[in-house]
Amino acid sequence: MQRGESVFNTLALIKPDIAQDEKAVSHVIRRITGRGYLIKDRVEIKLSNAQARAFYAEHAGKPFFDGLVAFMSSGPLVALLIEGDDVIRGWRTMIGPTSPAAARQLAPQSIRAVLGADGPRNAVHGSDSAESAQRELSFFF
Ligand code: FUP
Repeated sequence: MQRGESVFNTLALIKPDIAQDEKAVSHVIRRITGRGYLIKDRVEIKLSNAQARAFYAEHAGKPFFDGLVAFMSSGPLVALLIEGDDVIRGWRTMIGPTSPAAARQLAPQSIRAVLGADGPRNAVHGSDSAESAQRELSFFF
């Protein structure tokens, strides 16, 4: 692939509900590489409560915020820096709708449909814009 203006980096975050499950992590990695994206870096890290609050600061004050922060700081995460053509949009499409129940209805092949449970336990995260990708990648790399 030629390195052009549509080649981006984004954050693929494997959340605590599946990050300790080797088979689930392998599934996610196979989906990423099978789609032609490159995994440029990888780190396993447990966020503190304060770091999780900062990561999801845009949701502060919402009814699900405290539960989301507790979940995101409940165990190790696997953060992947992935690169590829149109990867920000492409990875968001691969993960599917936010709610696993909605994902199973609307995008049954999506990663959240296959590996997500419910509510905040939706298996994976993807940055939603180039600005978010830059901000979110800086938490981990
Ligand atoms: P997404 O960009 O798809 O990860 O979705 P959001 O940024 O809207 O939400 C961030 C996380 O909050 C989601 F991964 C799951 C959680 N969430 C809930 O638990 N309940 C909600 O009603 C909305 C989001």
